[in-house]
Amino acid sequence: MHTTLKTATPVDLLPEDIPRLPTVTVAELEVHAADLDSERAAAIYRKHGALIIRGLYKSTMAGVRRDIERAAAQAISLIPQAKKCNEGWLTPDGTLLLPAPPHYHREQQLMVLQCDYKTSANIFRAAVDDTMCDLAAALIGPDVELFMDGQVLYKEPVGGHPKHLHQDSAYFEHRLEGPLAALTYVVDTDLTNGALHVIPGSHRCGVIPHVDTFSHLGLPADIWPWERAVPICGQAGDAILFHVHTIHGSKENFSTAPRPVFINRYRDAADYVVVGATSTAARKEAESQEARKAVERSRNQQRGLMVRGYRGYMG
Ligand SMILES: O=C(O)CCC(=O)C(=O)O
Repeated sequence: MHTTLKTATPVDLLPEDIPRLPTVTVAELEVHAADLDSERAAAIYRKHGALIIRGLYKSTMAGVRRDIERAAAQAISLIPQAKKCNEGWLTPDGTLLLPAPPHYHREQQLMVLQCDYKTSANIFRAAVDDTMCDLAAALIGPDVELFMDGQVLYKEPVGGHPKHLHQDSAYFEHRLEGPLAALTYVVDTDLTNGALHVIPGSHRCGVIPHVDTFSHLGLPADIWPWERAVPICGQAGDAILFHVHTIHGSKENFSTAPRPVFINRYRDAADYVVVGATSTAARKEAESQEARKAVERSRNQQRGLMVRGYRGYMG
């Protein structure tokens, strides 16, 4: 693949201009891993802030799913020992819980499962997949590191948590372009079990103010209803790439089976989080001059594993 020069996405669109953008269909966002046209893939990502790669992880999904179900069973067995935290409850293995839907057979439900690169070789292998890393290098490289250790979001059946429309940059605002997320469906996913919704073009808006919701920071639902977003149905192994400012979210899982996804994130090796928070109060604190100075002093501690290129001394 020919790499193109990295250019930061311009912040040149007001949130209120989003409804005036031409309607985008799922077909305009997708490419197929079997005959991947990298130039077209990069152009879609740059234009819309979202890109679907059908079948990218099709052959590796069985192992990932097995690891995730193993981690889910472990986390459920640890729920009686969970301790309250700001975002909900944490099990001793590090799984984040939310209140369960009414009439569920227990009081808490799984949200962020403790299943990452340090738990699952299958998920780590997916993170360093050559096709994915080459594309990440073309989009945000040439020097690319993993941001965080991978993340598994797990919607339990019969009403499992919605994740309200939001930008990831509300949770981790970066100094440079910010991370590119690759969210992969672990099971076939549709409108019943919690398809990801994205708002194409919203990556050009910069960070928009968020409010506190049931599933942490989200955009006000009266201004950002689900109807503004494009739902993406897909099969196990389909990956959806999106920019850190791209508005996205997913509704409840009303099916009778769990709906897990895993997310790998890639960023420029020189990039780092300048504001990190999961609530409006925490964001306010993290935006203070003092907190920002502390971040600058400790930014080298944020370094992730390199997947493309080289990291020189940054001083
Ligand atoms: O679980 C999902 O579908 C959405 C996850 C998500 O939006 C996120 O983690 O930022």
